[in-house]
Amino acid sequence: MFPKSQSDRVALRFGDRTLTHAKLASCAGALAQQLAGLPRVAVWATPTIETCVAVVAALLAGVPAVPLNPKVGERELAHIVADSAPAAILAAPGERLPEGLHAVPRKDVTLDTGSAELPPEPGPEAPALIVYTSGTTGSPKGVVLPRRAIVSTLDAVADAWGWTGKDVLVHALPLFHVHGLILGVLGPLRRGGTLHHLGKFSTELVAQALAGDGTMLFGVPTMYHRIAEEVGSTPRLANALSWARLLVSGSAALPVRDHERIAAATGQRVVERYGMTETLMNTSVRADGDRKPGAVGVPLAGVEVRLVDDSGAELHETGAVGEIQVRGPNLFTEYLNRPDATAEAFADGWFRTGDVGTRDGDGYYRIVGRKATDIIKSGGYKIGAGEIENALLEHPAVAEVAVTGEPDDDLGERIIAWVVPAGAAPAASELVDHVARLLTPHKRPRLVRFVESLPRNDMGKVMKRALRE
Ligand code: MLC
Ligand code: AMP
Repeated sequence: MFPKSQSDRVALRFGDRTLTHAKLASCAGALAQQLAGLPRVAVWATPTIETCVAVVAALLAGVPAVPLNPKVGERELAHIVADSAPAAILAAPGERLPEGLHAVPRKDVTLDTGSAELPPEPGPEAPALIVYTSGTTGSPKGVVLPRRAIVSTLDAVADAWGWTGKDVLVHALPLFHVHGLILGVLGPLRRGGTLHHLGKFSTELVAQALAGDGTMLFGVPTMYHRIAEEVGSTPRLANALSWARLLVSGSAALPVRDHERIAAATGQRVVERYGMTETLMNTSVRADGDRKPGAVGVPLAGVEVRLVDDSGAELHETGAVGEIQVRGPNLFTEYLNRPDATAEAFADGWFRTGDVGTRDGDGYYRIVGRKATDIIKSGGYKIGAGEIENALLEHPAVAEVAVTGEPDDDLGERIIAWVVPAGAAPAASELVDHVARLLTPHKRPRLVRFVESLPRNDMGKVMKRALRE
C-alpha cells in the first residue's frame, strides 16, 4: 500500500513535530509487530502524528482499524465499541480516554523505532479501515473499506490532480473520516510526499503553510467559505493561495459565490471532487481540465457513474435529473454487521448514493440535491436527523421532536431541533449540551425552536417540509 521508503523527506508535519518517511516506516513497523494477529483495533484519532502512526501500523499489520472521533459522546461511543468489538485502543501516550473505552485494552502509540519483520501484505479484498457514517435513521453504520478501494481511489485522484511525491499537502481536517484520513493522510504517504496538518483550521495557519512549502490545500466548503470571506481584504492570504499548485474542496457543495470570490482574489479556481464514505472518490474536476464552478467533474479512472429515475431506469439525456449510482474498485465491501442495510444500498451491483444529480453535455456531473430529507450535511459532516431525535427524546423535558436542516452560509446546513416540551420548556442550551454529550458536538442543534405541536399527516408522520416553510 505504501512504497517501502528509507527517505529522509518529511512525511508528516503537525505543528513543530515532524516524522520522516524512514522514521515512520520504522516506528509504524515496530508497532505493527505488536498488533499482528489482532482481529481489529480502534484508533483514538486526535490530530496528531501518533494517529497517523497507529493507522499505518494497523495497515502494515493487516489489522482493520476503526478511527474514533476524540469528541465522541457516550451513547455513540458505546454503539461503536459494541458493534466493532476492537481488541485494543491505540492512543497517544497521556491521552485521557473516556469511560466507554476502559474495558478495551489500551496500547500507547510511541515513536520507538525497530527493525520489523512484517507479516505478508493481505490481499486486496482484506478490510483495511472501518469508518462510521450516519444514515437517515438509527445509529451510525460501520463502512468496511477494503485495501483495493483505498489504493484505487488514491491512485485515481493522483492521476486527476497530478499529485506526486513533490507535493506538500496542507489541511486541518479531522482524522476520523475519509476526507482527512484516507485522502489527507494516506494520500501523501502513498505518493511519498508530505502532509502538513494544521491541528485546527484557521485562515491564518492556511496562509502561513501555503506561503511556506505547501503546494496543495484540502478542505470542506465551510473552510473555503471562511477563506472567501477574508481573502478579498487580506493580501497575505490571497498571495499564499495564489502560489498553491492546487486547492481542492469536497465533502459538500461549495457555493458558486465562494468559488468566484476566491478566484477573483487569487486567480486560482478551486477544484471540486465528489466522494462518500462508502464509495471513496467518484468524480473530480481534473487539474488539467476545465474548472467549472458548481460542477463535481468527471468520473475518476476506473469508476462508473450513472443516473437513474425513480423506477431504476438509466437516464441518458443531457441535463436529466436522477439518482447518482456508482460502481467500481473504489466501493466499500459491506456495512459491518448489517447485511440488510448492505443489500438495500445496492441495485444490480450499483451503489445507490442517494445524491441527485445531472450530467452536462461535456460529461461533467452536478449535484442538485439529495433523496433523503433526513440527511443533513453540516460543516462537511454527515448527520442523520433520526439519531438526534432519538437522543433528544431521551431528555425528560422533551415530549416530541423533529430535526431538520436549514441553509447556512457558513456550515452549508445548520441543524434545527423543533421541540414540543413536556411541561415547562428547558433552556435551549441544556438540550444542545445533551446532544453534544450523548452523540458528538458537531451533531448538536445550532437552534432549538419550541413549538406547541408538530405538523403531522393522516398517518401521524411529522411533515418536515411544513416545518421548514
Ligand atoms: C461548541 N463546542 C461544544 C459545544 N458547543 N462542545 C461541547 N458541547 C457544546 N455544546 C465546541 C466544539 O466541540 C469545538 O471545539 C468548538 O466548540 C467549535 O465547534 P464548531 O462550531 O462545531 O466548530 P467549527 O469551528 O464551526 O467547525 C467548522 C469546521 C468543522 C469546518 C472546522 O465542521 C470541520 O472540521 N469539518 C470537517 C468535516 C469533515 O471532515 N467531513 C468529511 C467527511 S468524509 P474545538 O475544541 O474543536 O474548538 C466525506 C466524504 C467526502 O464527506 O467526500 O469527503
Ligand atoms: P459522507 O457520508 O460523510 O462521506 O458524505 C458523503 C456525501 O457528501 C455525499 O453523498 C454527498 O451528498 C456529499 N458530497 C461529497 N462531496 C460533495 C461535493 N463536492 N459536492 C456536493 N456534495 C458532496
